[in-house]
Amino acid sequence: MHPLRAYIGIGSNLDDPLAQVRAALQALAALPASQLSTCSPLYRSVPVGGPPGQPDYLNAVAALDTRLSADQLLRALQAIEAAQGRVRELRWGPRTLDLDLLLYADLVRDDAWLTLPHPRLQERAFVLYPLHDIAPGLELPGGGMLSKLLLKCPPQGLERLDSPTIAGTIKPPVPTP
Ligand code: A4P
Ligand code: MG
Repeated sequence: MHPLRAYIGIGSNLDDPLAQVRAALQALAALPASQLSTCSPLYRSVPVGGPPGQPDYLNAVAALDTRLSADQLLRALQAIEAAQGRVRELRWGPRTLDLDLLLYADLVRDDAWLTLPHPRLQERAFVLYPLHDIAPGLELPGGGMLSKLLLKCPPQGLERLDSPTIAGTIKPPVPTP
C-alpha cells in the first residue's frame, strides 16, 4: 500500500500547551509506518463551545503520510492523547491534548467511531487556517475547495503566532533494530 496523506488537528489548553503540542508532534513522528511531513504555524484561539472560563487554546495542523488504516491511525491518536494525560470528562471541556483526524486521503465515512472529513472542520477557523497554511490548494472530498471555505469562516478569536514552524524541532524517530 502506498502511504496516504492524513491531516491531524492538534489542540491543547491545559498543562503547558506549547510543550503538549511539541510532544504530540514528536509522538506523531514516531508512529509506525508513517512519516510526519509538515506542521502548520501555531495559532492561539479563543475556546469554541464548552464551559465558560477555559484558557485559550494552542492549535496547529500536521500532515502525516501513513500506511496505517484510518482506524489504526485514530486508535494511535487516542493512545497519544492518553499518554499525554487526556481525561475525557466534559464534551469540549479543557484538555491537555486533542488530536482530531481531519482528513484521511479522500475517504468519506460516517459512523459512531469515525467520521471523515471531521464533522466540524468546515466551521472552525482554528482548523481551516492552519490547514490552509500547509495545503492551500486542498480540495475536500465532497466539500469543495478549502480556500473557498476559508472565505466563509472569518478568523475571529484566532491569532497566528509569530513563531517559526515547530516541525523543524522534531527529531527523527530512533530506528528500531
Ligand atoms: N470521532 C469521530 N470522528 C472523529 C475524527 N474524525 N477524529 C469520535 C477524531 N475523533 C473522531 O472525541 C469523541 C469521539 O469522536 C471519539 O471517541 C471518536 O471515536 P473526543 O476527542 O473523545 O471528544 P471531544 O474532542 O471532547 O469531542 P469532539 O466532539 O471530538 O470535540 P472536537 O470537535 O474535537 O472539539 N476551541 C478551540 N479554540 N480550539 C480547539 O482545539 N477543540 C474542541 C474540541 C472544542 N473547542 C475548541 C477546540
Ligand atoms: Mg476531539
